[in-house]
Amino acid sequence: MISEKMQEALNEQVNKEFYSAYMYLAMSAYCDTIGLPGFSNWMRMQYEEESLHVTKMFDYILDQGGQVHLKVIEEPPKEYGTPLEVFEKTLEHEQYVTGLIHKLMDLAIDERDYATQTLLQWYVTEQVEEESNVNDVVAPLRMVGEDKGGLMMIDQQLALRIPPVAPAAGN
Ligand code: OFO
Repeated sequence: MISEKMQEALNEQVNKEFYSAYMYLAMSAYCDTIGLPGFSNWMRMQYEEESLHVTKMFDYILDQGGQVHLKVIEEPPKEYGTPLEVFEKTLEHEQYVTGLIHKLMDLAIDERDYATQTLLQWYVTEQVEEESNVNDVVAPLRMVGEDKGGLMMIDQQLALRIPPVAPAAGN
């Protein structure tokens, strides 16, 4: 069982995770239109990753006998600038989401809600990985700068990203 307040906060986070998925799908389309299929693939895989973040929290609310409230998803931008700007915006977004997860954890601790703390611990760890994955792309993008050859090499690398594996229930 979870409190009304926790239920509302988790539903809000489900909406934020949906927005993340939506934004990465928009970024995937944008990268495709600027001729970077590898970047587009990376963002598409990130969209899938976010979809898993949505359903894990969605399932948890239901498992706790709570009520899911799916809210309107904000429209993401259509354009994101240079390839480096795309990833800088991604990093900024992930840092923002990390902050949201930490606030949720603060609430779960205040409420002595141990089950939700366990769920959120998964997201805390996941955010470390999310930020690290993005930093792994931002760093080489900063290095190559305007060099087209370098950009193409990064595009080929990003084309190799494969779909995420769904986390097992409770993990
Ligand atoms: Fe769901 O981690 Fe990104 O936003």
